[in-house]
Amino acid sequence: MIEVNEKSISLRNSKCLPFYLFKSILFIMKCATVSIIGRPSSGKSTLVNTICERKISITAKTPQTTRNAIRGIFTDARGQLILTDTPGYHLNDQKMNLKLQETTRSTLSEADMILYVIDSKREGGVEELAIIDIIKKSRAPIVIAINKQDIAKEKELESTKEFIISHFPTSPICLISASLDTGVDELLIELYKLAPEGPLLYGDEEFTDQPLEFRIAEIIREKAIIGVTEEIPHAIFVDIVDMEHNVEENSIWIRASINVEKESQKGIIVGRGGEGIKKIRQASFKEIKRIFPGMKVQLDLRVKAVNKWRKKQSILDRLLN
Ligand SMILES: Nc1nc2c(ncn2[C@@H]2O[C@H](COP(=O)(O)OP(=O)(O)OP(=O)(O)O)[C@@H](O)[C@H]2O)c(=O)[nH]1
Ligand SMILES: [Mg+2]
Repeated sequence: MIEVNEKSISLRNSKCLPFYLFKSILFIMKCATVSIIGRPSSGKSTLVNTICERKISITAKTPQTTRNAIRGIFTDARGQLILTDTPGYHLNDQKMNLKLQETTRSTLSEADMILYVIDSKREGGVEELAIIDIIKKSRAPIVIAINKQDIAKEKELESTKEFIISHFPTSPICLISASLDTGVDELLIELYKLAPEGPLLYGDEEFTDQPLEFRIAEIIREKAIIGVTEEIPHAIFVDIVDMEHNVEENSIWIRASINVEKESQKGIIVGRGGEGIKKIRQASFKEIKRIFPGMKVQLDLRVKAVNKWRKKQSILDRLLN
């Protein structure tokens, strides 16, 4: 068993401390599962990372980065919020997308609360209305975060707010910037107001329930996505082929395969003279090292073509469970 030694005490604990300490002394703790829903690239994963103050879920400019329901656990003196990041809800009937939609819908049905993240820079179209439709079918309380406040014009923020109020007149709305961490404390206050009272479901040191191999594969996928454009980010998946822990040497050796859909895409990942893969390795290594402080880490990356994997049910079932 590999020991992971990451500190998880949140700095947010220090904010508004006397009031929350008082509540925790009285044992009035809140605990809620919160499903985070929104269009691709609205900033859901960035928000989970900002709330939990660590990398829980990978992020990228490319839409449809998140492919699984990914839990981030936030604990402070008020209680615990189990935040489930979901794949961005996208209207498209390709096999893989249908599976992603299913993941998003099923987390919604299991959640105590819904946090709807809307991008203030994008006009609400058919896709936004489809999300609103799904949310309205749920009985769970809804909190809305209008995101990317930092880059939106006043007019854009106002029209997004009007649009939201027309659909959810009684739900709390917060203007936030997930990447700059503005408005996020206010958002947490709204979430806690609606969260039910109850015992904590996870220990206060826990911050995610993702298996270690999955986290490592996701870090590598994020770094591989950064350097490529168009269809390639969607054509990538990462497998951890082997992972060995040498106790005497206090080292961990990881071999991972970056898989693409066609032979012709391999060269794009590898890059000229291996520059691309070198960058992916260096960036991944830096983050993986943080998971294993004090340990010697070796990372070996391969690039492989897995022909038309997005059409293969067995691979989709394995990756998108
Ligand atoms: N300027 C700005 N950019 C943001 C903000 N939040 C997220 N972004 C950027 O928006 C892009 C998408 O962010 P993600 O967090 O990956 O979005 P997502 O909703 O999880 O996307 P999917 O996983 O594809 O559904 C990234 O490039 C983020 O850096 C924000 O508050 N301000
Ligand atoms: Mg995401």
